[in-house]
Amino acid sequence: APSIQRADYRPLAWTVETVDLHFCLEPEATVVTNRMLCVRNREAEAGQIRLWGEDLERLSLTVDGQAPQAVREQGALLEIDADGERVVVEVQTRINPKANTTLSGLYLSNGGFFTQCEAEGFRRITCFPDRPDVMARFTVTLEADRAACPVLLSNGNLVEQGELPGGRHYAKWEDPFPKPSYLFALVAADLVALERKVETMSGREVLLQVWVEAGNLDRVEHAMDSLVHSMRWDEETFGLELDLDRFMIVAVADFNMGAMENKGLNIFNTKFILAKPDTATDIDYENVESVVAHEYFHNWTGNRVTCRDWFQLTLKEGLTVFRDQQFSADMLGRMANEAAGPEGAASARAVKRIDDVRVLRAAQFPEDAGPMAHPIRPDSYQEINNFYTATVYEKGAEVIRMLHTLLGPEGFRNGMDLYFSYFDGQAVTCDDFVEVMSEANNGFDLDQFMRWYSQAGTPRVKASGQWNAADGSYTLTLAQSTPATPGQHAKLPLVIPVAAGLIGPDGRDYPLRLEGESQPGATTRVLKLTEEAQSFRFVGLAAEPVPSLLRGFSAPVILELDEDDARLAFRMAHDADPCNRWDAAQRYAERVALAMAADPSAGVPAAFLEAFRALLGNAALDPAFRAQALALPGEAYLLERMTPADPLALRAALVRLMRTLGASFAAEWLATCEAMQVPGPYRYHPADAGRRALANLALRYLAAAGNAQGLALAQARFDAATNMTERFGALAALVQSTHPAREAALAAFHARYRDDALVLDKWFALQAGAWRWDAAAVPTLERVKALMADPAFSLSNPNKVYALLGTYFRANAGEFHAADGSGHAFWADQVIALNARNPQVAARMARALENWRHFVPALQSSIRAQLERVLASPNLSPDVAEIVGKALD
Ligand code: BAL
Ligand code: ZN
Repeated sequence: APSIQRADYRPLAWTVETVDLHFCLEPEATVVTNRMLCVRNREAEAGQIRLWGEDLERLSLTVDGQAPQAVREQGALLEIDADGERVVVEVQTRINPKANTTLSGLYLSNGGFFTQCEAEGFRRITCFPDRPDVMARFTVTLEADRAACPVLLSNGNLVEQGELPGGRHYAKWEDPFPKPSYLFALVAADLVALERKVETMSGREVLLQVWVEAGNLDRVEHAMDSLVHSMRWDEETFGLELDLDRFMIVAVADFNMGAMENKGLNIFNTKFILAKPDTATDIDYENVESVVAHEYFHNWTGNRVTCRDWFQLTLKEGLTVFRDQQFSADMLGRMANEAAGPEGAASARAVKRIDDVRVLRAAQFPEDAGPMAHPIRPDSYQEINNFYTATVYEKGAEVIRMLHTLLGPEGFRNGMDLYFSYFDGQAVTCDDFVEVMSEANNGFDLDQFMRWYSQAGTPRVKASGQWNAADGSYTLTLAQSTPATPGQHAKLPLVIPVAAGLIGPDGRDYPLRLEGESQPGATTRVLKLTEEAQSFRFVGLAAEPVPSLLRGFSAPVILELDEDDARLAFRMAHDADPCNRWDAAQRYAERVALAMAADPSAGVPAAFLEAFRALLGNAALDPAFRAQALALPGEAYLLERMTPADPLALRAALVRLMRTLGASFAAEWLATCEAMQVPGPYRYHPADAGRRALANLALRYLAAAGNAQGLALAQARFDAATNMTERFGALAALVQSTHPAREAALAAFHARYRDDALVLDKWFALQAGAWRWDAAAVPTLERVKALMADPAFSLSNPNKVYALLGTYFRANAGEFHAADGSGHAFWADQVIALNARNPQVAARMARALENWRHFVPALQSSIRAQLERVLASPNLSPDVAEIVGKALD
């Protein structure tokens, strides 16, 4: 497939000033009438009007009311000759929402009409210059059957509504803000809203609505609270106010992504809106809060200032993820502060940071090490939908975080203020953003920093220290390198902020004094690594320190530090930085797990057990932190660290390791579970969530070890649970065991929630992710295949696909990579089936095998055969072709 190059960007010869859209909504034949005022772009070379259209039946096309002089059609592109400066182009098309299984453009879900336009879905609705640098003012009239679709929504303000003959009705919406077509949305469905009126910082009253199906109205309170909190936070933190009189959120059950920030009309996957204690876990509550915030924050970072072209996607996504991460940390910190003071707040913030780091390591590091590796601002793509990646989002957010670290909170805020003052209402680039950050900070030099936008691959930072007892100095040498990635062989040094501390023999941090300074200062310092190698000499130390580097995970790099087991255990016990304390535990566990994978007869070293026990038994530590530190590193991350990756050997090692940790500390786990009881009714609060997380982890270890008391406790907690976090935690423990009660519990869970689509997703995911704790048990694949025949499963619903197939392909490596290749053949079958239905979802599933060259040879040949089978299959979408093609390159 042809690839599109960033360097080829040219402004369009004609843009659009206003759009008048009329929708006559019918499930199988919707007629869209689109009247555009097209204006010549003085900043561009002369040329034709260019419109894109895909899967449209064109009924008519006129220019200033006449048949156009000349029209050229080339694939999706339509070029029209036009004279003068301003012309009215009117195009009428017919589309079939019911047949649209791609969930891009206009489609049906449960009888209602919904849209998804980012990145290029608008062209599946009408012909339009469907690029983000065309910002137009939209007026939209919707006409539909009143009984089937009593609610008619679009962007902006409702200006007119009324009845029509034949049981139909209409509504007219006007969006006062110019916007790119990817932010257009409409909803016509049978929904009800939770409403709230709030005042903005300037004293304007605005109407907030969360629209859901009537049966879900009892689970939208948390989303609404999250929206209000997001508004307040953006006002307080960035001085950014809601600019509309009404802000709407709509939840829909069939949705490719998590949510979409359409102007004034956010459309959400139900998964990130609906939450009540009986159906949602603490993690679900946290996710709802952060996704609601993310989409709301886009109103400024994405909508008011948008991207010039899709290569700049991280301009809005990296920045908005950073903003939602900061928001969540502030919210969690605030709640924890009320319960446990500043120390509790610091811990809650650190636990949130650890979560973010886990995601980055599990999803982004492997991406950056495989055939899809790309800079946060890619140079080329075949299908833009494939670039809504962990790199663009999560690594993009890390790049913004480093700017925040380098400039400080005030400098960063000044940069944001200047960004909006220059670029409000415009479509801009990542260079614009970084330049404005520099300008707002006295010309702070960010030239070298820009390499983060152009270089792919996870940088390595190798650290070594030299202790000089004679003069009490410690010289820390940091060296950086970035491995080659596809199309990028040579890499240049980056600007890497390395937050560093030095721990004394008593476990306390030394105040730091660099050579040349007169006074010792703070105990954590940000060292700026800009060269290939640099040394930093600390002086005035009483004894040899233990370095603690990359505190708070200050840069998205892999830190290579030669630490023996004793040092890791020391930092597990003493590192004052919670992220690094957690990281020390992860490193130690990784070392043990990989050693056990390499040698099937190896046991768990006694020193590791001791270090583990010390954390487990440290009741002074925040339970949420303990739950993080005592959980083993994820399988995906460990596979990435294993060369060559052998998923079966790793799984066998993890089973042994879990069993040993469960059995060795059975008494401690039982006591912990007991001590972590949360009294009273459910509330979403980090203090309670931490206790539940630790209790659930305890059950997991006990169940893995087959501990009879632990299994009985899991069963009792499952039966008595008053909220989903406890019920699901207990069920998850039972499922990850050989205990016969697992089947009864799964059946009871299913019976209780048989009509609840989102909870059934959990039920599917749990079974797809199940390990085999008993060699005689049936392979998980058999279970997955059987579950595909369950009436609640559907290949048409992305959430179901992600829950069942996605979990099996991406979160159960030890089963998926079965030596007989059955998992790989099944993968190819499903990717081919999904390709015909929904290319975006198919491409996501396709990515599960891209890092195959990293695997042991026996698996490589099995995977290669299936990749080739998919590539050779007929009617392959550009989405899947790009993924599989690059994997085989
Ligand atoms: N813009 C696509 C969904 C999101 O990142 O918010
Ligand atoms: Zn986003």
